[in-house]
Amino acid sequence: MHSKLSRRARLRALALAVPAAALTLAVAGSGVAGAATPTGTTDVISMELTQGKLKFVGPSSVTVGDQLEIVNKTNPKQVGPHTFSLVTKGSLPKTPKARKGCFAPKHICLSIATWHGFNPKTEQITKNPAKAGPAGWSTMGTTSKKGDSWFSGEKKGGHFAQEVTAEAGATLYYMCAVHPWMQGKVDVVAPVVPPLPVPTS
Ligand SMILES: [Cu+2]
Repeated sequence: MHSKLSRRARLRALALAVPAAALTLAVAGSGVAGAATPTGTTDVISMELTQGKLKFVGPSSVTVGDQLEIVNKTNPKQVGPHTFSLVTKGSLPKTPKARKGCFAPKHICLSIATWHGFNPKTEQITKNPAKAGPAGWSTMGTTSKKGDSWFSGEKKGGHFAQEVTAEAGATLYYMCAVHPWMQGKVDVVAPVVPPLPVPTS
């Protein structure tokens, strides 16, 4: 009997502990991909044409839960559209030869196009943004796995923002499938969590 009560007491204690544990998980969840708490901050990565060179210009780090906005500052009639595509470090075309052959079958530029539902016959895409993994900027793709990507379109002034939901500690590598020499990376850092109030009762 004593032992049974004791077990019941332990179960009761466990049941009481569950909401606290769930709360702990919810807070810890801010570091897990797809479960970011919005920070209220917007970071910008822009596509720019500077001294004849196309490049991405952006911060070296972003915080989980930030809005990350991609802004096309170039003229599509002049340089064509762009993509902002998350790809693994190993998927970035590193040599001039790799960049030239980027749209060949089983190469990353064509893969990015397929993430967008690209139809070679019509040369149209059907998915924009292309989404992979948890909602938000989270997933770097390869030639065999989809990643997150946005196509800037043929109109001037294109822009697109969504939340950074990649895990803190990750580095996101990105490239443009139209101009494969346009490449960049950004570190994802953990949000600064304010201390929880101490219960007074
Ligand atoms: Cu481009």
